Amino acid sequence: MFDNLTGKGVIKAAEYFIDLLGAPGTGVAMLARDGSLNTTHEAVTGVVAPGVYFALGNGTHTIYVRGQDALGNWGSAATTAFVKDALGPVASAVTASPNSTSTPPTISAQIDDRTMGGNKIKGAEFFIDSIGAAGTGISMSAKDGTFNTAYEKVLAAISTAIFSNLSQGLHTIYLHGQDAAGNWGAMAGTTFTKLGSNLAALSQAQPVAASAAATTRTATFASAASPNLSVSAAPASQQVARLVPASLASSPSSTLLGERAALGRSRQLRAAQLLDAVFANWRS
Ligand SMILES: [Ca+2]
Ligand SMILES: [Ca+2]
Ligand SMILES: [Ca+2]
Repeated sequence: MFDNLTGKGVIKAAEYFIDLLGAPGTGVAMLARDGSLNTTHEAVTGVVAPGVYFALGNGTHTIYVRGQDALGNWGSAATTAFVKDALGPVASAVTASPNSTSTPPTISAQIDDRTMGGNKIKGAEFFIDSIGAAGTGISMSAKDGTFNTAYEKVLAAISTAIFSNLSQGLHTIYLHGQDAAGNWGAMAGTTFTKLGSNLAALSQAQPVAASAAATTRTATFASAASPNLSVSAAPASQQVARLVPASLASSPSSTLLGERAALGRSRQLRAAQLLDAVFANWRS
């Protein structure tokens, strides 16, 4: 801010307004950066009070700044803009791959701030089974190597150490991202099943559907202590036919619980005798 062109002396005052330019002299006073308004050219600073900032809506805001010379003349206002972003980015498309596994899966997702303030993504993290304090989860990397845009794909592998401490069975991933303004977003999630070695062999031995329309067949073990074989995402009739040897499927000693499930819905075969036979069949 300077007044050496109009020749009216030193800068006497400066003020700013947010979004609406008010009458001269009614703005928020600004200070000389060098501590004293005493020359014709001054750099000035002002702080937006926390309460004022908090009350602002999310989005773009305009700052108006103007100065006053020693004769009391206010100059025209200059403007700049800033974006208030108090919204965390959206996490979506969370996957664990493989999601039925005896080895640590890789977790991936998308983090998007484009509709949540538009800041760059700073990072992402996930928790397994229980949500901890933001910033204390397992941190993730940008898939393209750098967090530098408002939309990033992220990924991270579960470490062998962490995976080995998980019980067999179903686990839940809770994942969220953080924008460059420091806002953490809401959690998104997925699940994966940790298999024992025998079950892994069983899972890997499933026939892969030749048809693109058919879904992947997976076998999962709900609990080491409870011999439930959960088969999902395939026509129930195919599941039974593919998983259970024909001789066992027709055996009167096998017990099949549950009605025929619709496509994509899981069902359980709870029959220890049947399972033992199935596992023995696939056991290496
Ligand atoms: Ca000065
Ligand atoms: Ca944001
Ligand atoms: Ca990037």
